Amino acid sequence: MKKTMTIKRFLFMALVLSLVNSVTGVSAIVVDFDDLNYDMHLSGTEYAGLTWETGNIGYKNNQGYWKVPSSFNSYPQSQPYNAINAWGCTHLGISFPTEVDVLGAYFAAQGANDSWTTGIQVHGYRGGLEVVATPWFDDIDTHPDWFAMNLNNVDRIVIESIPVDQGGGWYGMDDLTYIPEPTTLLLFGLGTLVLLRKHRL
Ligand SMILES: [Ca+2]
Ligand SMILES: [Ca+2]
Repeated sequence: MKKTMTIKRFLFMALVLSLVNSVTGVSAIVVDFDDLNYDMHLSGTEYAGLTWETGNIGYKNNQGYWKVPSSFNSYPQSQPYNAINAWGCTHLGISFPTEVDVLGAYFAAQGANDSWTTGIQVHGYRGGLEVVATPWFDDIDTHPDWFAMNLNNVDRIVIESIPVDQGGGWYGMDDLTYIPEPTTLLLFGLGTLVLLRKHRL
């Protein structure tokens, strides 16, 4: 009995602490791809707790998807890896498990200089509807630069690129940075609390 009480108290305190943290200071999450390997497919995986979607049809009617490229002509911000839109597909999404604020990511060229895109725009979705979009970002070259997206309260983003070569417009993305939206976390935490109380844990 006493042991059960201790466990209950521990769980409760852990919950309260996580709630407090979610309200007062949620730290940014950076997805850097550096724990992966060359030529890995990301689409269809839940890497870093996110859903890496399949894209549209890119270069020469090939199915687009997220991948870690080979080392050839790729320009990561954090070494050694980044992620690219395979076949240069021009619409490629990432889904988040809760609402998030997407701060941005580093973007660079990928491949030969007649195949990387001349610009990207990122669309933000919530509950299946597009709710916000960034301006176009055209600093796509062999030096990765930060694209401040500032897409708040979204649960999905789709990166659109301008096609430059037979339906393809390649880019490399690195250090995707987002913050779980505090209200969502708080509601999730409160829901858990209610459930725990119902089950008299
Ligand atoms: Ca990296
Ligand atoms: Ca640049």
